[in-house]
Amino acid sequence: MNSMNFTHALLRLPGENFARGLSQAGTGAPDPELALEQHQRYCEALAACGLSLTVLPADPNHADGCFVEDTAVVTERGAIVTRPGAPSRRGEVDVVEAALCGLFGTIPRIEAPGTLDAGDVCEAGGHFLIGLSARTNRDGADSLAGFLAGLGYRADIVDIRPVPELLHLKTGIAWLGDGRLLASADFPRVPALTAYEIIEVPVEERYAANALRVNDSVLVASGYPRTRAAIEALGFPVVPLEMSEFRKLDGGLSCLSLRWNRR
Ligand code: CIR
Repeated sequence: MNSMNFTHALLRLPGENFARGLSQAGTGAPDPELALEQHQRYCEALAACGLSLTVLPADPNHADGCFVEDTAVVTERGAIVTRPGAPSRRGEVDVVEAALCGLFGTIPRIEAPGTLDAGDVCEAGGHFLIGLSARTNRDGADSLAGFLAGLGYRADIVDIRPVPELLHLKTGIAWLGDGRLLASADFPRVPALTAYEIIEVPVEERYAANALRVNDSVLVASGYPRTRAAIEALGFPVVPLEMSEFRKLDGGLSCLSLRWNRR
């Protein structure tokens, strides 16, 4: 079984409050209605890849609630609920925990003073890369590594703070399976990456490095031709998705879902 073979996904709709989400991009306020349309296309793409979807209603109290990936780490062997680094996002985890605990039983949580956004967590074939970032601190990263070790997984911590353009680890890296990682040219080339073949994304296309391998396909943000061509050259069907409104809030493709494999 591999970490990009998925049967299920959990998502949360963007709400009317979406334009009030956190943003460093400085590219203007997103349009909540257009975000909802783009989210619908994203859901359709996951369903077309064979996944069963659970779509939670929008959260009127959390403008960033649709970036559901940040709230939990879900593996084939168990789940961990996070403690997001941005205080405004802490309350997002409760509803996700409730949705997951029926499947995974009691779920451990990252506790204070630890903080962790799961956008900083990349599973690459049973090996986890955990980013130290503006959102994930050492305590949170160490706690997660401990929980993962208890599940029998290896983890390495990667400091991405020297590259401020990377909000999260997965802003700049994606697992493609078969020993391959897609990585932006400015992603830190740490020893933990040496085991992998790196498919490099030019810095101008950095946003497309947050691609998503789902079963036999790779979902890629539309508008990044070099990255698309590089992935197609590996033999994958590419599903381009318009992400303009999520990008305005620094969100990428992976952020919009939690994915797992349960038959
Ligand atoms: C935030 O700043 O937390 C949100 N506006 C975007 C979160 C994106 N999540 C992700 O990359 N995993």
